[in-house]
Amino acid sequence: MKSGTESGNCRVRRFGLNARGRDLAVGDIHGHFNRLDAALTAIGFSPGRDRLFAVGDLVDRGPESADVLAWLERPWFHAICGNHDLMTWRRALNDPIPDVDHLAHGGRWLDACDGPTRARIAACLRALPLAIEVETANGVVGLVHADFPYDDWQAIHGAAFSPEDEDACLWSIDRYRMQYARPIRNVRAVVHGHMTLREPTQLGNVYYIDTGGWQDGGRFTLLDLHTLKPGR
Ligand SMILES: [Mn+2]
Repeated sequence: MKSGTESGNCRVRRFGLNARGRDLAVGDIHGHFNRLDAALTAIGFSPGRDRLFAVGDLVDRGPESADVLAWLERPWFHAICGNHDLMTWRRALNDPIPDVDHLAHGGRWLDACDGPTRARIAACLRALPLAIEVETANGVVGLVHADFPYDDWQAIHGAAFSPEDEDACLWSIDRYRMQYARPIRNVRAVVHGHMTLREPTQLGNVYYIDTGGWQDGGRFTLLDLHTLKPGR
């Protein structure tokens, strides 16, 4: 299996209530930032008021993966780490994850970047948190890339949350595969990407929002974290 995210990642980053505008979450971007831009324009995204939270897998597969550097500098754009972001920063530091072929997972773009760019990409992706918590008027919403291995959200703050648990957050599809619909306690909702589905899907209070905006024929779902409905 894959080794953990190791040091460098603060595990959970928390954001207070956005009293000025919308908070939207988007699924995997996979280097298609121009398509994301078009989706934001289509719903009238306001950079001065709204915030966008990406649930990981910002890079690999698409043609604009290196644009992640510019996007992470935008004050309204916030992201957590996905398994592709982890694969990328590990290989960019010449410490690839054992038995994982990043090139076969759409990682060839990294080799086209010069050394300083690779170093900046490694630093930026390594600094992404494993999870984000966003306060809404109706309670806290949690964002984790792939899966959450507990029935209680507070487990993520505990000392017992293990490297294996972090791996599950980045790689697992167990909850979806088992259609496990028991809600996660002590959180209003949890939002994932990772599983590419035709429609946004809900299991208990767990939302899967990667509708393949990075794929031909797919689209970006922009989930409004206040309403838990796709933004419009
Ligand atoms: Mn993924």
